[in-house]
Amino acid sequence: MKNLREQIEALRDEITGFNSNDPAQVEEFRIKYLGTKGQLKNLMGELKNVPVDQKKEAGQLLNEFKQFVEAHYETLKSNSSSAADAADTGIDLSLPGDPTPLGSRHPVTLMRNQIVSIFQRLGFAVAEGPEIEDDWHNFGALNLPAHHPARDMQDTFYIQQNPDWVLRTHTSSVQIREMEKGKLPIRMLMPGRVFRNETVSARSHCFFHQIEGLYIDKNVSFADLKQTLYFFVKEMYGANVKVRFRPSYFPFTEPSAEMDVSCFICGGEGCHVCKKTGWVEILGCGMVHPNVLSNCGIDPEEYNGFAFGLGVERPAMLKYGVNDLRLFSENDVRFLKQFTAAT
Ligand code: 2NL
Repeated sequence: MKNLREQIEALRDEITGFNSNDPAQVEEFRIKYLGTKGQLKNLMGELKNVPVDQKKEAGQLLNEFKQFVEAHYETLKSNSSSAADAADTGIDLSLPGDPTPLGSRHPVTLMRNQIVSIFQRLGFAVAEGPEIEDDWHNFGALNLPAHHPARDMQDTFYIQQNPDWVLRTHTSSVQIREMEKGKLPIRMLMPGRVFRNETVSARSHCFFHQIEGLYIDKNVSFADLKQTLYFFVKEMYGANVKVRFRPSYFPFTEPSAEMDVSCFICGGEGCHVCKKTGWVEILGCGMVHPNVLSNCGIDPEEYNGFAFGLGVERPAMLKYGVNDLRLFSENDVRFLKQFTAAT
């Protein structure tokens, strides 16, 4: 028994001292210690010479040693195979990978999401539609008379192949499509890109983004319109902002109004954003014209509603301190990467 213990300890030292990455040497190790004629088998053979009263202890000792040799072999084997992989491919698998750059959201998207999420809390759903529209959905249904200046080639992009087609000048065309579906009531928001034939400069562009809202139900009042927009403004610019409505004119609403907020840059003191007036115009709105309802197959005696429209670029410029509209569409990565992926 003493002899057996000494043999085990001597072998353990030998094995602990053995290290190699070379698969051939690791295989030699296996044969030498774990093979059918290996050292471990030899030791196991000694068990029969151990006196009966010590057999149990000796058995435990041998078992523990066997596990030690096997564990050492497994370690050698896995080290040698990963060394072999690395040698095969010439690639260091332990090197960290190249980082994948995460994109960021476009500032117009950030602004649109912020506006949309406020109205979504009031139950407005989002609808989208085509950017190429026919004359009816972009103009006719909206009560724009045949000789309205907006229909002029000077202001609108017409599609050469078909004189009936235009690049939509507002997302009202999507609202017309929703009303034509005939599913009432409607409480929807229409965000999207719109096009106008304008010279591109820091302050004007031939395409930009707009969000329009539409609410159609029975007995909708101008007070409903005002409360909806008050909620929007307080969420967007804070509880202390002041609001004023000014009478206005749009062919598709009657009455029509424009809404101003007290300047959120200077707080009403007067600055270049509010042009020293203390007020900033943010949207146009009104009660949907009865002609527009009947153009879409809705009985204006039974249903009515309100609509509003606002641009996305201008509030985005003010929020993010962008001073040139062209930056929004040039897709210069140095510009785009300044905006976070959040919100
Ligand atoms: C503005 C003004 C407005 C609407 C858009 C609308 C749509 C339908 C019927 C009636 Cl289908 N109205 N939209 C109404 C009032 C104003 O936009 O200054 N937008 C940037």
